[in-house]
Amino acid sequence: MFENQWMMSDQPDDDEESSVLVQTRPKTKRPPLYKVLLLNDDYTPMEFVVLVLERFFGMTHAQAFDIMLTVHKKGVAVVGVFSHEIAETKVGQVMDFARRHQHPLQCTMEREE
Ligand code: TYC
Repeated sequence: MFENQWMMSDQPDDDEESSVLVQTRPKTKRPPLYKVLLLNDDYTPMEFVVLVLERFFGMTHAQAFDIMLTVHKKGVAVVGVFSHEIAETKVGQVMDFARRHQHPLQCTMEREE
């Protein structure tokens, strides 16, 4: 059977292309970000914390000293915001470095709102 002028359509079929294949409301959800937190303790030397912030978070000495003092005084500070994978790597690097130097320094990550 041949298609006639009523049967053939060059318009998108409503229940297929327009509603399924074509995303009319584009999803813009981005992957979540994670805050990396440094926690205060009574034993880790201040200079060691400054070194950690310089080495793993690319801070200048002045920035690192500032953030270290914030953690020392307030108990905790966000030292960076990263993708899940990068945050995990940073936490691992800090925890490993602290353990190897036998300091009790704690670093954790937390999903950003
Ligand atoms: N409170 C430590 C001290 O007095 C210094 C310190 C700062 C430790 C920041 C941990 O995340 C930290 N030696």
